[in-house]
Order: sequence, then C-alpha cells, then structure tokens
Amino acid sequence: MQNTATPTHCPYCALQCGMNLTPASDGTVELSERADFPVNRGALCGKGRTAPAVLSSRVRLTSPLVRSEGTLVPASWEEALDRIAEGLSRTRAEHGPDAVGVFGGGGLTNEKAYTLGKFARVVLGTSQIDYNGRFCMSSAAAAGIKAFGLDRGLPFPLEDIPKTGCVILVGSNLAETMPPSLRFFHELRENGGTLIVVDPRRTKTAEQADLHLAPRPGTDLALALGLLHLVVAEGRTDEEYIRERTTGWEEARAEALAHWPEYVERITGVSVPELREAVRMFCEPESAMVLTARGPEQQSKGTDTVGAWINLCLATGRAGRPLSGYGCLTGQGNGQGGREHGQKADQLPGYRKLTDPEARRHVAEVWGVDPDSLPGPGRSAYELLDALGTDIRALLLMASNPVVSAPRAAHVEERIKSLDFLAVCDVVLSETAALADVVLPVTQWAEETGTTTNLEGRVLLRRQAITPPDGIRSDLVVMHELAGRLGVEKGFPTDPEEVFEELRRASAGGPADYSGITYRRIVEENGVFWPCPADGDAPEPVHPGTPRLFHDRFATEDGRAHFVPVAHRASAEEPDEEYPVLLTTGRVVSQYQSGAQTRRVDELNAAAPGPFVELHPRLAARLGAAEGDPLAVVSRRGRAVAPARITTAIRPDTVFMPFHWPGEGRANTLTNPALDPTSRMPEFKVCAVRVETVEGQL
Ligand SMILES: Nc1nc2c(c(=O)[nH]1)N[C@H]1C(S)=C(S)[C@@H](COP(=O)(O)OP(=O)(O)OC[C@H]3O[C@@H](n4cnc5c(=O)[nH]c(N)nc54)[C@H](O)[C@@H]3O)O[C@H]1N2
Ligand SMILES: Nc1nc2c(c(=O)[nH]1)N[C@H]1C(S)=C(S)[C@@H](COP(=O)(O)OP(=O)(O)OC[C@H]3O[C@@H](n4cnc5c(=O)[nH]c(N)nc54)[C@H](O)[C@@H]3O)O[C@H]1N2
Ligand code: SF4
Ligand SMILES: [Mo]
Repeated sequence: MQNTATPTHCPYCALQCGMNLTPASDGTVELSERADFPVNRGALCGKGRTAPAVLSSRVRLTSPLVRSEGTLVPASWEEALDRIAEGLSRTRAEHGPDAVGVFGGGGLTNEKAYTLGKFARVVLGTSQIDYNGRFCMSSAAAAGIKAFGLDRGLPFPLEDIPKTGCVILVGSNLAETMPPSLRFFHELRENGGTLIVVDPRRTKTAEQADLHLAPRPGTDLALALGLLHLVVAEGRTDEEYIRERTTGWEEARAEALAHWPEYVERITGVSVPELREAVRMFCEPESAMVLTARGPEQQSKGTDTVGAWINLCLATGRAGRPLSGYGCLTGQGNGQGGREHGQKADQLPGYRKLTDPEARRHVAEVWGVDPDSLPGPGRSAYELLDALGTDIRALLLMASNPVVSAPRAAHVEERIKSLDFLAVCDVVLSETAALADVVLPVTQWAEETGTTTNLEGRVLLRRQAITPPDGIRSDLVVMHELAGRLGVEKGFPTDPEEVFEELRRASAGGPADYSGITYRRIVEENGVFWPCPADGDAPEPVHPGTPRLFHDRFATEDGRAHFVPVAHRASAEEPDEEYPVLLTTGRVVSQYQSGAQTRRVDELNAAAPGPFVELHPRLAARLGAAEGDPLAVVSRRGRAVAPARITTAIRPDTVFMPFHWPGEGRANTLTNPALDPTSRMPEFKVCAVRVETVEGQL
C-alpha cells in the first residue's frame, strides 16, 4: 500500500460520509477530512471519526476460533473452514437443505451481499436466508413498492432538501443518527423553509424544528390520516395531479374522512390546532417532502403507516415533482444496496422477485445454473431466528449481532444456543459470535474494497487503504473457500471488482439496475445513482444514472402512483393494568446498533457508557425514582434493569431505552416480536411495560 491518502467512506451508517485514510506507522490509519464528497463535505460524527480504533488488534478478532470442550480456542483457517463445511453439509445431509439457514447484514458491501445470496441458493440450496435489514427499513420498502412500484430510500439527493418549502421528518432523530445531515435542514430553514418533526420525544432533532408534534408511540398512522382529513376539509388537495398521476384516491379519501381531527387528537395526543398548523406549513409552499425513519416504520403496522404518509404526499401533489417527494432515511452503511442484491428471503439481485419466472431465468443464466434449482422464498428475519434449533439446525451468520439487536432477544438467544451448528464471520467477538462453534475473523472497511449504496441510492466505492493483518481474510474469501469445500469450484471470486462485474450483469434489466455502473465511473463521478442501465453494446456505459426518480412517471405498470386505503389500528400490545406504560426504543449518538464495534472504542464509551431508561418527571415522581436510580422495566417477554434518566423531553406515558447494550440493560429483552403482515417488521417501537424501582412497584 502506498503511503498516500485514499478517499473512501465510513464503515457505519447510511450517510456513508466520505473520508480520507492514510496508513499510520502502527498498522492502523490516520483519518483526514474529505471535503469533495457532497453528502458530508468533510464533516464526520464521533463514530466515524473514531472508526480506526476498531482496526486495532487490541479489540478485534485476530485468529479463527473453534469450540473445543465448550470454549472457543484459536485454530488455523484450514481447520476452521473444514469445520464449517462439515457442520453445514452434515446438517444438509441429515435434515435437507432448508435446515441450513443464512443470516446477513446491511453492513455488507454489495459484492458481499450478492455473494451471500448466491452462496445460499447455489451452494447450500437453501431458501432460508434473510438479513438484519428486515429490522430496519422493510416497512418503508414495502409501502414504497405498493405506491410507487419501486423502493429507493430517497428519490432525490440530500442536496434538494434545502431548496424545498417544508419537510416533515417522521420518527427520525437524525441529529443523533446522521449528524452531518443536519446541515441540509439548517440550510432549509435559512432559505425560509420549515421543518416539522414528529417524535414522542423532544429529541435534539425536534429541538431544531419549527413545529414538533409528539404523538403517543404507535399512532403515526392516525396522525397522517388526520392530516389528510384536514387537507381534504380545507380544500388543499391537488385535483389535477390526483387525476393525472394517481389511482385509488376515492377509497383513500373515504378512509381519511373517517378520521376526524378530534378523533385523531384522542388517539395521538396531538391537538387539533397543531394538526391544522402542520397542514398549513406543509401545503402552503410550492414544494414539500415527507421523510420517515424507524419511528413510524418499526411497527406491526409500519407498512400502512408509511402508506398513510405517502397518501398525504400524493393528495397534495408532492411526489414525482421537483423538490417534492416521500423518502425513507435508510439506516446501515449499505442498508439500501444490501436489500437489492439477494440476501433478502424473497429477492434475487437487481431487486428482482424470487417468485418471478423471468427473474429466475435471468439470474440462473448469469449463475450458470438451472432456474428450477433455485429455491423459493424463505422466512423473514425474526421468523428465521425463531425457527433455529427446530426446523433450522445450522446457521451461517455474517454481519449481525441478533443476541443484542433482535426483538424478544432472550428467546432468540435461547434459539441460537439450541442450534446443532453455528458459524459466525465478524470483525470482533460479538455477543452472538461468542455462542458460535466456529468464528472467522474478517477484514474491515479500511482493509478491503467494495461498493455500498447510500440512503440517496448513490452507489459508492469504499477503497482499501491498508493491508489487513496476517490471519484476517475477507468475507469473499470465506465464501470462496466454503463453496469449494462444498463442491462448487467456480462462481465465487475473491476479487470484489470481479464480483461487481457479475452483479452488474445479474442486475441488468431489474428495478435496481447497476449494469451501467463501473468502479471507474463511481470514482470519477463521486458516486452513481441507480437505476443506471448499460447502453446496449456501447463499450463504455454512458447512462448518467438517476439522481431523481418519478418525474416523468412512477415505476408502476400504469406509470401512476397508487393510493393505498389505510385505516388506523392499535399496536399489537397496548397498555393495560398490569403493563401500564409504553416502551419505545432507539439510538444515542455515540453508539452504533448492537454496539459490537462502538462499545470497543474508549472515546465513545466515555460519552455513552451504558443503557438507561428515559422517563418524564411525573412518572418518576409516581415511582419515587430519582435520577440514576436503577429501574426495572418489565414486559411480557422479560425484565431489564437500567438507571433512570429523568427529562421533560418525553411524554409522561412513555419510557425510552436505547438498544446498544447486552446484559441486564438489554432493551430487546422487552420488545415485542409482533410482525407487520406485509413487511414482517417487528414492533421495536411500541410495547407495554411496567416500570418499577428495584425495591418497589408502580
Ligand atoms: N448513533 C447512531 N446512528 C445510527 C445508528 C446507530 O445505531 N447509532 N444506526 C443506523 C441505523 S441502522 C438506522 S436504522 C438509523 C436509525 O435512525 P433513526 O430512525 O433516526 O433512529 P431511532 O433512534 O431508532 O428512532 C428515531 C426516533 O423515533 C422515535 N420514535 C419512537 N417511537 C415512535 C413512534 O411511534 N412514532 C414516531 N414518529 N417516532 C417514534 C424515537 O423517539 C427516536 O427519536 O440510524 C443509523 N445511524
Ligand atoms: N430495540 C430495538 N432493536 C433494534 C432496533 C431498534 O430501533 N430498537 N433497530 C434495528 C435495526 S434498524 C437494525 S439495522 C439492527 C441492527 O442490529 P445488528 O444486525 O446487530 O447490527 P450491528 O450491531 O451493526 O451488527 C453488525 C455486526 O457485523 C459486524 N461487521 C461489520 N462489518 C462486517 C463485515 O463486513 N463482515 C462481517 N462478517 N461482519 C461485519 C460487526 O462487528 C457487528 O458485530 O438492529 C435492530 N434492532
Ligand atoms: S454520520 Fe454515519 S456515515 Fe457519517 S461519520 Fe457518522 S456514522 Fe459515519
Ligand atoms: Mo437500521
């Protein structure tokens, strides 16, 4: 490796901030500002800035581990890979291919996610593959496909935000989850636009808003319907747009009219004057946007909820037009690309459907296999985890830590422990890796090359800046080696660009068409937005990519956007006498996800040392709890204990816990795995709990 700066991207969230890396003398890297990348223009949050700390051998895995007499001990790569091949093939021989499961992650590059999906279907022949992105933006994806015929996080670049008239941010705390993106909202307000934030908590993001609506968790569906009711009642619909660019308005309108503002106020706790003010702010300017994140999406009615917000955009002519639209702020580094190339239970590369005969034929041809040999769709992430130890007896897990991050985590942990065989590829010994029979240490972002697709649908190139330490191999090498051991010698290259070239062909003609994108173009153009088809037989692809979607037509068959008729319904678990308080969960700025990586960084731990229970002073007074007192939060799934953090920034009927920690304070011990019927998203954002001081009870 040369001793010069390599421009690349952060390993963590979907913003995929640009940064420069220069090899340092201790084998890690020095990070410096990369001002030319338009998403962050050099700015980084604390996680991104400290990411090099995880490259240190002090915190990472340095050797494969195999379980021997109950404990994990270092082993050679040969032995570890042989053990995995044997574990997976024995299960397959004894119980059939569907007894082998695969679980992936939205942190994997496109090349890895693509290869993992291919590995499951071609090498293992299993239908049982899904990934943690199911826990992330699947509800928004399902709603986007229903309404627009296509799902891409944002249908426009972030740079459009400052130029619109009003943004409603629904259940996003981006001041903590994507801090450099706050700049776009500051610029929006400087330009005279307004920001409405919908969050049960007065978050750092809500503090920036012109209007903060604080609904009861789990009631965004009613809220959106109430706003649409007022839009109709006040004559603010865009009739011409509805007529020319949409279908299904009559039914959606009828549902909205059934949700009277006073009724909505009772359900949500948001007052009628606040509803009216929001409608005025959203409808008066020429353009406006609605952006959702995990707040409204991680619900057992997440798909309908996002559908209701999309209906609001459609009724007011605010989709598929310049500076207007609905978008979802995706989450993980490759949350977007990770869901397009085949690690999802029902998908083939290019965002194709596994049930579509033409898609099967196309992809099977690229893979050189018989279309009939491809298995059908499998189970969703939680259903897959729930089936471990029963139907699914061996699991290959790559880039997720479900012991901390899955709903009803104690049950999931017990299911994982009941497996006949577990293999985990990770960079650190996560809580889930610690339960494995074999753990493989893999290369990290700065040590390998690969593409990611950020929340804007911009395909980016993360570039290798340093040589990985001895004893560490990439996920692509792991899959190549395992494929060979399981009898598939060809088709699993270890060079990322070679994988990308195949992915281009596999995605060609699909909804997420990458066939016109090359590594060279990504570098030269600072990212390329999909869809970007290849241009026939042209030697070099020239399609410019698609930063802005739907301006001419929507991606549905008739080219129109489809209203979805939705009505309010309760959350799967509502408070009752025994469990009178609502629990919602989420993130803090200094930890990432299950914390597997960020809990290994001193600076981040100093800023966010452990879990807590955020509650309102009125609830604290009823409990007799003071700041810092240990509180037990009890749900039908289990009990967690963490110190009280008392603040007026939360509704008195709700407590909030971040989910970044294992052990006693693990928020997911409590959460409800009730699934959305369409997206199969678990209800991370609402369940009923009782809160107790550790001596007494509410
Ligand atoms: N620091 C940090 N940044 C991250 C991550 C991280 O773990 N840490 N993870 C990345 C990933 S994968 C993701 S998915 C994104 C997530 O990014 P966000 O969606 O911004 O994160 P959350 O904190 O999960 O949820 C956002 C807000 O939803 C609110 N909320 C809770 N219940 C409801 C409800 O019923 N309705 C509404 N409207 N709001 C509700 C919460 O109070 C919270 O403030 O962040 C990414 N960035
Ligand atoms: N209560 C509650 N629970 C939640 C949520 C919530 O809001 N509330 N949010 C959900 C959401 S949105 C998400 S996205 C999930 C995320 O939860 P997880 O799936 O657990 O995500 P991470 O903690 O990022 O785990 C990624 C793991 O992969 C490893 N890793 C990183 N890069 C690579 C790589 O290239 N290869 C391999 N093999 N490993 C790698 C990391 O070290 C880490 O151990 O959590 C979900 N859980
Ligand atoms: S905002 Fe996201 S991409 Fe940017 S530095 Fe922080 S974690 Fe990395
Ligand atoms: Mo996520």
